[in-house]
This record gives sequence, structure tokens and C-alpha cells, in this order.
Amino acid sequence: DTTPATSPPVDLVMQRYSSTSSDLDTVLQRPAQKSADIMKLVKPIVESVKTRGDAALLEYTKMFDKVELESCVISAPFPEELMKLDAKVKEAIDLSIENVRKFHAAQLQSTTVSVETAPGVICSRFARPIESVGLYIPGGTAVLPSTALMLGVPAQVAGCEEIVFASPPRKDGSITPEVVYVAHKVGAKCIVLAGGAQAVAAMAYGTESVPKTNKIMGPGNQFVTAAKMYVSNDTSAAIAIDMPAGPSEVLVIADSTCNPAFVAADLLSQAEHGVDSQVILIALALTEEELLAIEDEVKKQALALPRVDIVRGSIAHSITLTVETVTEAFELSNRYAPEHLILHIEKASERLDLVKNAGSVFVGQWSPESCGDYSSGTNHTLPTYGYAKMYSGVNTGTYLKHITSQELTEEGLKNIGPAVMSLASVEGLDAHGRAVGIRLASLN
Ligand code: HSO
Ligand code: ZN
Repeated sequence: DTTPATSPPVDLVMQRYSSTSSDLDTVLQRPAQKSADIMKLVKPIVESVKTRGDAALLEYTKMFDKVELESCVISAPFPEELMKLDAKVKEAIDLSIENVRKFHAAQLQSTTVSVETAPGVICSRFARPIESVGLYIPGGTAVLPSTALMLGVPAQVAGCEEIVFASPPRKDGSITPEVVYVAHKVGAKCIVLAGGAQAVAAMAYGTESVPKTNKIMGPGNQFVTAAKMYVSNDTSAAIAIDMPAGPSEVLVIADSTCNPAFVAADLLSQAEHGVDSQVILIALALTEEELLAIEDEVKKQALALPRVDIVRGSIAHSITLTVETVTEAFELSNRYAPEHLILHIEKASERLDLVKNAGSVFVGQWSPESCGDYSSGTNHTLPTYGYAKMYSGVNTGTYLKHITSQELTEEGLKNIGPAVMSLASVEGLDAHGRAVGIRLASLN
């Protein structure tokens, strides 16, 4: 049977629980975020960028990123020397951009609808790009040019007129050349050399040198998330955000047909993101021997990773849930609503119907999450923290608004006019009724 939940954590071994465990709700809970405390720190930062613009932005960059900059923005066309890349890396970025572009361009096809709801009443919907978007590319323990392309390519595909990047500068005041190259490829107007709440504030309100944008997308730490929430609540900013973000997560469902080494590799690719990463393995009708094979692989592969200390941190609060049936496995997965769901199970593609809540699904043993993180075409900016229950990941629609329109003929007005007049009278809004009545009278 499974180890009781109270046993002390063993190095690089995920705690085991059974699906019948009484504290399953607690086990599946994400760690609480101290949002109120963080908001207290973020508010003065946002407010001072709002009121003092560039000067405040430069001060915070000096304070938090330890860089004294003369200007907080680099503008397109970006100088060649800022995007000197290894040829292989450039090729990899180009291939990834192409695939992400193909998948996101295909999403434009279903944006227009036109329906004759009653004879002579035509209702349509069409999409228009959000004019100016602010894309946040996190710095931190890993440089993430992939996030730049996941946010930038759909913006370009959607047709956004102004694409603004923001990313914290490195110690020498520069931006990773890969990020500059992506900014160039997607036609970004400028890169704001700032991170954290101050970067979000700059793109929300605009400063002397940072354009005010209409929507801010992209992942970030708790300060970035809190700042996005703060500005989206400030009507004077008039800004939208993509979604709230928490630490990255994966849930893997594995049955006895799985390759334990592949399963372990997938778990670790998530675990290495940060000590706060969430990693869950659902062991579906595995024997003790089969589960041990996965655990051994996790340990063995982890010890060979340069980021083993980060992995150690995340594995310490990661869990294995043992279940007996496919139904149970998906019930638990849907309850958790993972950002990434990987299916290492028999006939994986036939099980997609059972997925109710997940950011993105990786189907079968040849589909590692890493492919979606970088190069296959799907977006890696996905809902975390259980938000997969009600949010989609970043997609082309994230950069569009849908506008509706209608055109009625005389016949159309005759068909629905009486209903409009009746409802207007119920609501006591006579002018509404008259706008129809005056026309119908003119027709007689
Ligand atoms: N797995 C991360 C994305 C990422 N992985 C970027 C590598 N680079 C969140 O979906
Ligand atoms: Zn990743």
C-alpha cells in the first residue's frame, strides 16, 4: 500500500498518497499566495511609476536589478550587435517561430461569423486586433527567449499595431540577444529595460519613453502578477491583462505501458523551473515495482542535472497519487486542473474526451512538454493555479476583440419590432419602443 502522508520526505522522492486518502483536498491544494502582503509592496511602486514615469522606472531598476541605465528603452530597428546569435540557436528560434506562427495563424480562421437570426435580421461578429500590447518576458534564474516568441508571434499574427516588450536587464544593462532577436522577428516597436511591478506599471500607464499599452500579457513572479492585478483594477489605467499566473505545474498520468525514464524526464523538466514548481504523478494501476522504477529514474536523472538543487526543492513538495481506474485518474486531474497534462497511457488520444480542465495536453510517450514549451506550435503561456478551470492559455484570440454588428431590412424590422416594443414597454423605456414604432409607422 502507500506510504502514510505523515512520513518524512525522502531526498528526491515524491510523497505517495492513495486516491482514497482522506486529506486529498489538502494534498491537491496549491500553496497559499501571500497576495495581500505582496500587494502592499507593489502599490507604491506602481503608483510612483504612474506619477513620476521614467525617473521612477530607472530608480527601481537600479534598486532591484542593480543596473544604472541612461535610458529605459531600446527602440526598433534594433542594432545588429544586440542580436548576435549562435547559428544553431538562430535556426532553432526560426523553426519555433514558424511553427507557432502556423498554429496561431490557423486560429484566425474561425473569428468571423454571420447569421440570419430571423428573415431580414443579419447578426455578424468580426475580430479586430488590440492596437497596443505589452509583453512581459521574465528574467530570473533562467533566460526565457521562448516566452518572448510565445507572446510575440500571436501578437504579430493577430495584427497588433504596436508590440512592446519588457524584460529586466542583465547586470551589464543589456538584454539577452535571443530576446532582442525575437523582438526584431515579431516586429516589436521597443524593449523596455525593466522588470517586476515597475515594468508592468510603465506599460499600463505609459511614461515619457514607454508607450501606454491596452493589454499586458506574460508570466512573472508574484510581484508581476500582483502589479497586473492592481493596474487591471485601476480604471484610470484602462488596461486588460491575460490571466493571473502562479508557479508552473505538470500532472502526468502514467500506466503500466509507460516508459519510466520518459515519465521521470517529463516530471523533472517541470521540476527544474523553480523550487515552487508543482509536479504531480498519477500512478494508474501500477505495481510497486513499476512505481519504484519511475522513482528510481527520477532520482538518477535528477542527480545528473545542473539544477538539481532547484529540483530537490520542488520534488520535496511534489506528490504521487496512486489510483486504480482511468476514470479516477481523470477525475483527480480535472479537480487539480493542471497547467500541463501529460498522458503516458495506453490509447492516450482516445482519452482526450475525459479531459475537462487543463491548460495544454501532451498525448502519448513521444510528446514531451518541452516540445510545447519551445517548438511544436502550441503556446506555453498557460493558466496555472487551477485557473485552467475557467481560463484558456494565450492564443491568437488573446490579442483580438470581437465586434458584433447587425443589419436589418424592412422585413427584418417588421419581424422582430413588435417583440422589441413589448419588452421596452415592460421595462418602461418608451424611447426604446418609439425607435422601432416610428420606423414601422413610416412603412405603413
Ligand atoms: N514550462 C514553462 C515554459 C517554459 N519552459 C519556458 C521552458 N522555457 C511554462 O509553461
Ligand atoms: Zn518548461
